[in-house]
Parts: sequence; structure tokens; C-alpha cells
Amino acid sequence: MKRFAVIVFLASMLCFPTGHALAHFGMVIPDQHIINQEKKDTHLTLSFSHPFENIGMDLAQPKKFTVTVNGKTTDLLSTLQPVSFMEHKGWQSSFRFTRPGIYQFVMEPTPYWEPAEDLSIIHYTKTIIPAFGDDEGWDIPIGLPTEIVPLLRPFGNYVGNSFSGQVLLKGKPVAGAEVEIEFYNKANKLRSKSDYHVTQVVKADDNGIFNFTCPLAGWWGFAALNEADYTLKNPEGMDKDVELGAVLWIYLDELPEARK
Ligand SMILES: [Cu+2]
Repeated sequence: MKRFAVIVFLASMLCFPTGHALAHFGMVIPDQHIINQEKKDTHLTLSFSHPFENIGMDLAQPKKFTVTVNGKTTDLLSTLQPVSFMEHKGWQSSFRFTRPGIYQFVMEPTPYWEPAEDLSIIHYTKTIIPAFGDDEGWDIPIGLPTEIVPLLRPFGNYVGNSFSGQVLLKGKPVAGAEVEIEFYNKANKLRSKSDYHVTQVVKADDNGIFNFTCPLAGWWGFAALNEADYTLKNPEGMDKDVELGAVLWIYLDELPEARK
């Protein structure tokens, strides 16, 4: 992990006085991960954060925020309100579910210039919420420039289930894609065993398919990072590389309790 070591070194020099590790994730986190008659709406919080360490970063107004259900995409950008998340700028929306369906929420952020990595970052971030018992369509790609398509149905899972997904870039599988994985350590209750444990890493096979067994109940983020085939200007007007992230968040429930 030469590149990682170099980046951490540079970051500790230049950018982050606290020396935090570098896995930032686009986040789209709803209050409710399953919608039913008792829970018909949810807030969704959008951010760009270090989910395990609870270190926030400012998220500029996203470029797009949409929901796709039954093949129809609706623009939700105008519903976003600024909110503070991990002591930084985030955005919040509230959404009312009216019909059964598999709701795929997608945030496309404004490119984020990261001096420590000398590139711009765009994390296409997706969270899939089932409503009123429907379970068809969770495996349909949205058609994003890059995305993770779940192969495990991304809801109704218990902690300890293995997640499986396919990394797509321009609609094609990415052989050997590297996927960073992080647990959303809500309220910072957990302490990591070492810096290595904060972000876990798995590689995809020749078809861009990866597997990971999630050992804690809660939200897990998967981020497959690839280099774009274009550049963007940095704040000084120089052309710089662009990191495209395909990010997917899934929720794993606690194990069921015994009947009393
Ligand atoms: Cu960061």
C-alpha cells in the first residue's frame, strides 16, 4: 500500500493537523431503512465524511439528488436543506413514500478538490430503500458513470450476512476493482483496534464482483474508487485527475430476538 502510505504522510504534513486516515465517503443515510404503514416517511442526511472516525468534511450543495423507482427518476435537489453533520456542512431532505417500490436514492456531489491527494473527488452515492413490501428492482443499475450494483438484496439482512456486489464503470464491470469498506460508527461509540481497521479493503474478481461479511449491525458503506478518463481544473486552474467513487450504503439489522 505504497500510495496509501505516501498519501497519509502528505496528509499529515499538509492538510489534516489531526492526521486522520483518508477514507472519505459520500453518505446518504436515512432515518428509516425499511418503509411500512407505520413509518411512511424518512429524513435523509447527505454528507461527505469519515464514517468510522466521525470526522466530517464540508459537502457543497450537491449537483444532483434523485430517487429512482419503477424506472422513473425524480429530481429531489430542491428538497435539500443545509444541516450540520459531524460538525460540518451537510444536507437533509425528508421524503414521504406513497406507493410500494424499491427507491434508489442517488447523490451526485459537486466535485471536491482534495489538495492532499492532488485530485478532485466525485462520489456517486446510492442508498436503496424498500417500501410497503415490494422487493423487485433492487438489482437494476441506475446507469451512473460508476456504481455498485448489489447482488445480495440490500435490505432485510442480518448482521453477519455477506454482502456481494458488482462494480461498474461506464456500465462495464471493473476487473480487480478495489473496494474500501467502512462502518458508520454512529455517535462515535466504537473505537477501532488499529488504524488499519478503520477502513477495510476487498478486491473484486475479473467480473468486478466482490464479497464482504459485515460483522456489525448498522450502516455499512462500500466505495469502489476509479480514475476518471477526464480531468478537472483545481482552484488554481490546473488540470488534475478525478477520482470517481461508486458508493453504496446498506443496513444490516441486529439478529432476531427469541420469542418470550
Ligand atoms: Cu477527508
